[in-house]
Amino acid sequence: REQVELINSIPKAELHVHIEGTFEPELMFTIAERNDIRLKYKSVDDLRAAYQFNNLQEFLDLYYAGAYVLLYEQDFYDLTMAYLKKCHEEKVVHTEIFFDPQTHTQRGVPFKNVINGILQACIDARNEWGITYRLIPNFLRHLSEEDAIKTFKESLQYGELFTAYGLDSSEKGHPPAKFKKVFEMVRTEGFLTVAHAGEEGPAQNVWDAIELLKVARIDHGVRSIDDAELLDKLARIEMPLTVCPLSNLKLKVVNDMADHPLKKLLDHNIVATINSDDPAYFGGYMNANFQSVTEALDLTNDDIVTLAVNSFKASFLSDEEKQKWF
Ligand code: ES4
Ligand code: ZN
Repeated sequence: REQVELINSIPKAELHVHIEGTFEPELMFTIAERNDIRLKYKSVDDLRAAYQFNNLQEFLDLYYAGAYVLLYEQDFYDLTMAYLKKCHEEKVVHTEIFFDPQTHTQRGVPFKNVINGILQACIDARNEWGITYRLIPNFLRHLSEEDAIKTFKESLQYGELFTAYGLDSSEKGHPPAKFKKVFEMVRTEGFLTVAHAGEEGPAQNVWDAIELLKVARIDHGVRSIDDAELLDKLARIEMPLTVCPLSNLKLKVVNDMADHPLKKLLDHNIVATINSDDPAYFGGYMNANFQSVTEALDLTNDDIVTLAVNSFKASFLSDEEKQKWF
């Protein structure tokens, strides 16, 4: 169809992708083997067959297990380069990459292995394909605020590499208020902030991420659809939502893509964007996400263009860099 061509060819920015969630089973087996780590799955097909989730936590358990084979700078380089190659193929010209420092430092992998590998791949992709990037460390919300503070302080030695800090992992039982202090520290040091909110948790978490954590963007935010007053507020203050359709379907945040609130968010004039979240686990990169919602929600060509324009509008590119794209 003609819309497939539009989706594939229009320049896009990705604003919500966890680099550990781009770990394809084939690469996971390759790296496990060279690092002498035995996976509990016999084959790539065996592993891929395990990718069926009833909720966020079931996914996170597999996602953290997969990340355990990542040890060396080369591992993080290979992981990131494989993702950036997809970006190049899919006309994703700018990407803002999340990573989870605590997932790695907690098991003794040095921060520098993580950051040097990711960064070198980004530099190479910029030189080779002109892809621009931002790096956004995320704090794990199932761990304590103390641990987030410790991680933040350690990360500051690489601070000039980071644009913003985020908050991810289990939303239930770990509301935004738990991280008020560390987010205050992050903002005091001059960084922007983002947070996962209103994915599995209630619309109130979106209010709290805005008012307590003073975020510049909300990651997911789809539960905002339950709160008419919040929808008005998001539109009025132009608070971007980084929506991840295939993620929402795979984690049963929505039961059917036809029930996805994206179209209603757009019609409410909210700055919604499309993103892949953890594409290796959720069955598709950027263009598959665009495709899936376009079909299920009957998006128009204008909707698709709006989503692409929103992705740059909501990005952390400078105004000058943004002008190149819209
Ligand atoms: C995540 Cl889909 C999702 N939600 C919360 N935290 C995450 N970390 C990686 N993917
Ligand atoms: Zn996410």
